[in-house]
Amino acid sequence: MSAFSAIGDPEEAEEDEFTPGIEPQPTWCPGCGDFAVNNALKKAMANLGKNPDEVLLCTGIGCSGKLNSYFESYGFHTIHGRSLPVARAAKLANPGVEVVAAGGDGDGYGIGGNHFMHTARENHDMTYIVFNNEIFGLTKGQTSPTSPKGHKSKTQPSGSAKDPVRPLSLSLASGASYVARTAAVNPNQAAEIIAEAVEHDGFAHVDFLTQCPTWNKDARQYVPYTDVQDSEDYDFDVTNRQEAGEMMYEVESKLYEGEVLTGRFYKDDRPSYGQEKRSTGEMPEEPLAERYYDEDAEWERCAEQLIDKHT
Ligand SMILES: Cc1ncc(C[n+]2csc(CCOP(=O)(O)OP(=O)(O)O)c2C)c(N)n1
Ligand code: SF4
Ligand SMILES: [Mg+2]
Repeated sequence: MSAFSAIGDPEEAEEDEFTPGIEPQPTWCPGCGDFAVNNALKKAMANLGKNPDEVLLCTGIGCSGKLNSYFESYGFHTIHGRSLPVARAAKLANPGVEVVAAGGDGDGYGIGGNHFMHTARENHDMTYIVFNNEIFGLTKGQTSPTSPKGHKSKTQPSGSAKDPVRPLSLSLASGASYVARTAAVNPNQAAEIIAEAVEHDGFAHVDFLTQCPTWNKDARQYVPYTDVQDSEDYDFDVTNRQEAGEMMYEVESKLYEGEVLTGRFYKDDRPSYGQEKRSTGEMPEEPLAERYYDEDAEWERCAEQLIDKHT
């Protein structure tokens, strides 16, 4: 099924086609890890031969949420923690579009944690990139769900008393069918992992370690890192749930001991939510997004048709 596009036929894209021409330069601070996510996403999409008009990027709120101002595609800058429900709806209405959701650790593992859990459980076909800088960046450095225990911030001046969320383990337990971690310091691996996540049919979660040099100065800059797939010290089967779970637990524990492990941790090929629904006939083959689209019609008339059908 090809992507429904209102603005022309897809052609092969170059990486800089994903750079908007009319937007200002990014306002991220110098040295921010968020630049690396943007670069990796552009590279991944170009390497896959995608075009901006084949992609929808839904973001949450935060420094991370600014991504869709700096990435050329269809976009929806949602409210805090709500990139996933918007992305789900868009994918179900228009299965041919390549849907990417993105946001911060506070956005995705905190306020949007419920959506994260259920979007993973239902295996909606999309890529979800979480910029994990272990703090609330935009609001100036408060403790986030991934801040390490003991982390001092304005909201926890004596140090956080909480154990951090384990995002990879949470993702696996919830039902994500692709789980990986990469880091801003590893641009080639980041682009490869995002490309794999985009290619994956199902919910693909990428925990992307992004340093915040402005508000999290004491944090590790995620170097040196090890790619578990390149290391002889780690041997596990990414398709085996139990082995993947044990590996994730080790990876998450080691991060807080100062060792950065990245790579692919889990992959299964069960059908996505949309595939299940179409196989039972409950979801029609004709995408909802195309049902009301008529090239020759005025947009006002299309809207009237839609209202007529539902009243
Ligand atoms: C409902 C709601 N609560 C709180 C806020 C304030 N707020 C804006 S961004 C943010 C935290 C962002 O942290 P994170 O998701 O980690 O993104 P980062 O800025 O670190 O990329 C908060 C609490 C908001 N915008 N909306
Ligand atoms: S405050 Fe931190 S996360 Fe936000 S743009 Fe600056 S360096 Fe990046
Ligand atoms: Mg954050």
